[in-house]
Amino acid sequence: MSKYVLIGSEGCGSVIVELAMREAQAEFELEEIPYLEPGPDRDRLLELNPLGQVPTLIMPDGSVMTESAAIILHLADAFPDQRFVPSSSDPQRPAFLRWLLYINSEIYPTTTFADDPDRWKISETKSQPYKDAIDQYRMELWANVEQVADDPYFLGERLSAIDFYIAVMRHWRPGKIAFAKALPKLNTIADNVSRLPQFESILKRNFPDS
Ligand SMILES: N[C@@H](CCC(=O)N[C@@H](CS)C(=O)NCC(=O)O)C(=O)O
Repeated sequence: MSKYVLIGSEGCGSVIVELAMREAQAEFELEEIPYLEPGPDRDRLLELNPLGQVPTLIMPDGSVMTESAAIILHLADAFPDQRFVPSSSDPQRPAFLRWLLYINSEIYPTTTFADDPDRWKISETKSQPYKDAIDQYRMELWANVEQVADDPYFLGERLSAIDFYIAVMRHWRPGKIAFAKALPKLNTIADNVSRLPQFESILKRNFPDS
């Protein structure tokens, strides 16, 4: 069986999937590309994923998967010994699904939508206020996650893929310092994930300044 190929970029959502692949002990190759830069890498990415987004995953059979949460749920099916997705009979499963999808479908797009205000034909003078408003809304969305977060991980003693999102996304706008100040419980969860030996080097490589 050939390996998975994870197409990603430094510090991006592909790191969330990389943590899950590492935890699942999946065999994979990481192809890091400048995903927004016009050129052959982006052309190939667009052929695989019409949104031109990372993560994009080429499966061992050559088919393609996109969407980080879908990939994580797929990995749980493909590697039944993993523990980062509670099984269907686990009482923590509904909360896991709820907050996994909340982070992925409510919070994550706020970053993507504000990355390049030019995409929405927002004039240069209005682009900073637009970004600031979205950043503020994102922090309000995170506050709901903070309110229900357990310790040492989001679901308590059990490490889950929700923690992978928190550990990566705390580095995104408005940045790690603002995140730590506003969301101390989530910040502690991210610290706890970063200290796990299996993830330390992945997170250091992607977020060298932290
Ligand atoms: N819903 C997707 C979002 C992926 C996404 O937005 N990735 C960003 C990088 S972190 C991206 O590729 N942005 C480029 C774009 O949307 O044009 C997922 O969960 O995988």
